[in-house]
Amino acid sequence: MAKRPAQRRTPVRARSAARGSADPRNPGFVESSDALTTNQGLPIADNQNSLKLGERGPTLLEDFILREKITHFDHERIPERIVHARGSGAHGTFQVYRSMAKITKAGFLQDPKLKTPVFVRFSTVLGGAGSADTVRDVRGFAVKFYTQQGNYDLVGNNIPVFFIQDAIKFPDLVHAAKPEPHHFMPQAASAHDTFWDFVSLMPESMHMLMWAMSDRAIPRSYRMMQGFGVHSFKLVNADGVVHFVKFHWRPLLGVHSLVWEEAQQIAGKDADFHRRDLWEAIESGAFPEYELGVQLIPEADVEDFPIDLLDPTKLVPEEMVPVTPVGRLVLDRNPDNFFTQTEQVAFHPGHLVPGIDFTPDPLLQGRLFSYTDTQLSRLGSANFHELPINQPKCPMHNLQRDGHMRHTVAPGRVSYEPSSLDEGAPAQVAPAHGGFETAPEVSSGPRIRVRPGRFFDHFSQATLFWRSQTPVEQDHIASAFRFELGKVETAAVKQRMVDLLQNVDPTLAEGVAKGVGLKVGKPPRSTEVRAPIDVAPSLSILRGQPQSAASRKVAVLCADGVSSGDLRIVRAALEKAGATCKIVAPHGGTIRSDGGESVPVDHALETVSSTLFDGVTLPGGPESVSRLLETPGAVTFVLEAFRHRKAIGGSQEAAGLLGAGGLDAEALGAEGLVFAGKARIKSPDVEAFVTALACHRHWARAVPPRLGP
Ligand code: HDD
Repeated sequence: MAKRPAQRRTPVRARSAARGSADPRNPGFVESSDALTTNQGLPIADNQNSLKLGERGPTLLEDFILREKITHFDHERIPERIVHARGSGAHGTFQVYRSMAKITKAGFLQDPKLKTPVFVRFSTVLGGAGSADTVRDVRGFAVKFYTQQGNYDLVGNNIPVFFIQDAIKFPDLVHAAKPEPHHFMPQAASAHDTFWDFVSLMPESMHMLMWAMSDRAIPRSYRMMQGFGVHSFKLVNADGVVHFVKFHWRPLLGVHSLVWEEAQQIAGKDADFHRRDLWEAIESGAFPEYELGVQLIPEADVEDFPIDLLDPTKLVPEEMVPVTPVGRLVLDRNPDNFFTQTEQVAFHPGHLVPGIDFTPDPLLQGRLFSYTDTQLSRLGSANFHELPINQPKCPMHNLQRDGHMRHTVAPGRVSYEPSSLDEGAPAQVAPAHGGFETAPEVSSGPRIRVRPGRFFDHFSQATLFWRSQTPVEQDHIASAFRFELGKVETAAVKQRMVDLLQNVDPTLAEGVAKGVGLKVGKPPRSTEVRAPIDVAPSLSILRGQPQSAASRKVAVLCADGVSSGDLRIVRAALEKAGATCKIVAPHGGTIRSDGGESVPVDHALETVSSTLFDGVTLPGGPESVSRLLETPGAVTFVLEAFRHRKAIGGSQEAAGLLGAGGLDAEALGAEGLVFAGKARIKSPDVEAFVTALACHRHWARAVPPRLGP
């Protein structure tokens, strides 16, 4: 509860200042300034006992303190978002690198010195608010810029295209993807019949399906995924010149993903994995940063552009129109309260500022209606803009009045316009002075329900995406299709999907068909359009990633008797590289080093697995190593990291843990394995480990099939 001025409180007689007394019947009183009060400000003298008729009698209805507390509690939950219910937020700022005045008059994109406050909410799409973070799903990437010309919301995803072309299909898509209505399963997963039934009948979904089956849908962290505005928007300058624009967010840490097996395990070990990662990174000062980039196409070129810019199932490859970096977003403050900020924030693609405008993309047009409408039922009042997280940080006044939960006290008698009775009443302002003006667009034609011809090319960009992936990424896509379709019970649905895949790539179709026990049939008739380019390396995650160990989380697996010298050298090098070290030991509390020091343990082995870390180091010390060899789970911990192609390093004696897992000498020389040549770890060893950690994964490492995927 917010603190209120002391003079408004009735003093409470202080019997004891003992906060947190061990006696639950009498936790003691506090001084009046900290008094617990009712919602009306009445100090409460007893927060432990309801009002009863006698010591053993019934509770009385007249206990207004009990009633107020329970009633408020009963109403604490609001309807969760129909999609994107599970989210995590952060505050930050945005700054443009240089003025974009030539392209747009948007005020927050003019001055490199101006820091615009932002609130960002990342989310999964399908799961409920309590579902796991690491499910296979699209991620929301919604940014609210509190600009001096009003709030601007860029409500995007981490995938640059969408499943459908027209908003009229959105309820069908979401109904098909959400848990099936009769038994409400599965939670937070697209791997079920209704989803694949729908998409196999909607070939326009094919391009997005390829992205959703790729490693993009299992990001390592919200800090390591791209964001996209998806639709084409318009940027308009002061002279009215229009460019079509595609917005891109690029994480400075690069794009990194989990492997599917890890994602599934983490969902059980730490369902809050992404939320915790974001929170801890910001708390530790490792602020997530993203670069905003734009692809610009002059309005005059749009008609003849080889890709239909109004079709949200198509992207513009960077190889055709480069992404120009224009500014930087830094997330540097965690929310103060989850509910009033992350839950109550209300985004809307229609929250625009002068200089940014819509295009007639039929998916975007439908979104413009949906978002306000959903906030009305979710937040319960037309005054949701008055919630602190939604309030603009620039002056806001208009003539809208009243309604549920109105907070603003609007003085005076004038609530209409025009008026002559109040000179100070809000009035419209000319575009030259900042008033919003819609970019004029000539549009005419019959009232019809159709789509433009080029929208019917459903496969060319799906094929382009497939061809642009590395073999490792292609392998993951095929395996994701097999997993998802393997969960589908209706054979006809699986067959339809496999047949559609032939239009993307016959080898992919065959690989998937074999995995689910089918034969590829006749490919459905495709439009046979080719993408303007054959391969776009920018669509692959693995090609050309920035490599950095910064903010990577490393498990230091050790036990009593660990070499204090090894521990020191490992910690120093990792901290220097900006990575985080966590001591994982057979038990919680502390362990003893070979020098007799007491080392605090961060995680008992039983509570974690290597999937929660980016790399593993194994400091030496003969006693520590032999204790680990006797600890259930220690060898599995290392083998799992090996299988997931993570960096593993340590002292020569600790390499025995891999040997105990059945890996032979050849495997011990594998990529990303950095063991010291001697019993003790030396600086060059640990530096080599940091380099291996920065690579994120070592896909060239051969993993014996008996160890799994
Ligand atoms: Fe949506 C939420 C992104 C199409 C209707 N959407 C929502 C959020 C994101 C997106 C990131 C969560 C915002 C938050 O964190 O609060 N949506 C997209 C993208 C789309 C898209 C990138 C296509 C390019 N959405 C879309 C369509 C419709 C909606 C076509 C309806 C016609 N979206 C909604 C919604 C939500 C929403 C029902 C649920 C909660 C909310 O709005 O506030 O109105």
